[in-house]
Amino acid sequence: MADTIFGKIVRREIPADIVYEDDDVLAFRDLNPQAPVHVLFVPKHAIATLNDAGPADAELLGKLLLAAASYAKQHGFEKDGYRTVINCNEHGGQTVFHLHVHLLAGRRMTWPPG
Ligand code: DGP
Repeated sequence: MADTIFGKIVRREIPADIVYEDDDVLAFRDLNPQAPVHVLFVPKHAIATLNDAGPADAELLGKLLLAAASYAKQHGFEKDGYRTVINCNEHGGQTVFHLHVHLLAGRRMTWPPG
């Protein structure tokens, strides 16, 4: 797959406000936050879109979601709640083609999303 801005962040070639890291996942604040807390959880091993994930990626996808939930709990959003989002391709609103989970918290979300 083509390299993206998130690949550059994972390789520390460009700066980001990194808030969490483990062997498989990097998380950093979104440059254009849509909520008081807006963090992106990306796999270090890039997958372009959710369409490109296969059975071999099942554990990695779980790790992304669990890392987002853990971050939300650690920062006090467990009870009030929060939203996780994976945008896929044009109609999904995906702009960076390195799969990522958005974690949005700190305000009441609306439904349906725009
Ligand atoms: P999506 O639309 O789901 O592909 O989300 C991409 C998000 O990435 C969007 O909310 C803005 C954010 N973003 C784009 N470029 C950068 C960047 O260089 N740094 C950071 N921290 N976030 C970025």
